[in-house]
Amino acid sequence: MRRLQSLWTAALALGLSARALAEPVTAKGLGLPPDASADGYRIDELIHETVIFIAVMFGIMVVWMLLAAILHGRKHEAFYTHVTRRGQIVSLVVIGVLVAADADLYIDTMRDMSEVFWNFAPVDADPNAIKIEIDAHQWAWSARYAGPDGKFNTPDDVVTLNDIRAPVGAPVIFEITSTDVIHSLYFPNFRVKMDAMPGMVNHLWLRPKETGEYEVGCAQHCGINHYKMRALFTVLPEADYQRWLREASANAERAYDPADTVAHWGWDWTNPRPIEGDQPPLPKAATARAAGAAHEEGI
Ligand SMILES: [Cu+2]
Repeated sequence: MRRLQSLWTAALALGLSARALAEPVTAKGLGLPPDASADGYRIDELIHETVIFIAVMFGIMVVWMLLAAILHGRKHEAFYTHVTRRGQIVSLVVIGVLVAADADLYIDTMRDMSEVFWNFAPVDADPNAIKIEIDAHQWAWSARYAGPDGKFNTPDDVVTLNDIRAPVGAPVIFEITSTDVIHSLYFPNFRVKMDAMPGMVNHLWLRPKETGEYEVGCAQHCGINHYKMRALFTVLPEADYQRWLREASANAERAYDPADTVAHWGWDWTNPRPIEGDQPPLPKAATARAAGAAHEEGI
């Protein structure tokens, strides 16, 4: 019994040191980048708890195997057992409880997914929500804002390249597609990513809690220049964001060219969200840009 207690203490110490190590690595530039999202802590907690759980289990197994190797020599032969001794039963129950405790992680995760990350109803209903259409293509991100008229694919749309902006505090909803191959819109500081698929629109939302400039990457190997597919996500104070959008929209209206069909990618916002498996028709992004590319290549 005493042996079991020392085993348990060693495992716990190992787990706690893993937890202590997990914190300062961010400051050293290792580990996860700083969390700038209102819900990022849910992902971080999952990662930290999983690390601790695995460390504890690993510690138990290592000590267990070491003890078995040391104690069971020629003088003390190993024996086969159906777990009948008290000590054996207790160790089995302890390990069983530890493994069962992991189910709690699974339940928490599923709750986070259904109540937050995959729950679009509250953000769709939020009048302050920022809507952005993303067209991924080799090898850049095009972003489209509806402009003051609130409608996509109209002359006042703001279209940017590798430059995504949003105000702090408001939910930001993305509708994402791709013109060519599969890409993946990745916000490391916000702990979310979503595949950009040709021919369909995927959805993602996040809520920035701090202003600043954050890196956006492509999380799907998408060709020879995949590594160049970097954008900047700038989180601004509300007033600064509104000023930028107003000015950019006025510029966009002045520069609007009805003949430039390649620039007219974009689609009607698919809100309300389609039910699973029921995808909206192919967005214009794919058709317009593909037609433009074919034209440029003289096809
Ligand atoms: Cu990509």
